[in-house]
Amino acid sequence: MSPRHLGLMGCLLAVVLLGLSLFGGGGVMSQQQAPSASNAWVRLPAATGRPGAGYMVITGGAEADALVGASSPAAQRIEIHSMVMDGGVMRMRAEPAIAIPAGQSVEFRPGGHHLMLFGLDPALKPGERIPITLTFRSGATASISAQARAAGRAS
Ligand SMILES: [Cu+2]
Repeated sequence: MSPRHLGLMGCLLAVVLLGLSLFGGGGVMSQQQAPSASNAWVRLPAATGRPGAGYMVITGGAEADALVGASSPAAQRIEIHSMVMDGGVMRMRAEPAIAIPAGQSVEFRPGGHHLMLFGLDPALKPGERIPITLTFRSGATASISAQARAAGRAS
């Protein structure tokens, strides 16, 4: 091979190595990039006009992110709530965001973080599915199908 060819080969090798370093990091690319949600369910209100409560497990993606919004065609408005102790009493509080650390699961459950679904479709029955779209600070979204469960259910 002439020196000129060797130089060309070197250039190609450099390009390939640069590509590997940009897209590599090995397993990082095969990891899920955006947060995802599972085990979603909504506790229907005991009385029409009251809000429903939404629960699920959100698993963080490759980067730290935060849940910043939720919406559903079956609800007029969804807020993100947490429970806080206030003078010895547990109260709900609306949160602008809930942190979702990379690769970790954050559980939304009765007594903890939850979604509050206002203006819920009064025709919803236990067992039916409620589509909910979660929005994250990164701009990522996750579409989930939450199972409607009867009022009073704790899980
Ligand atoms: Cu609430």
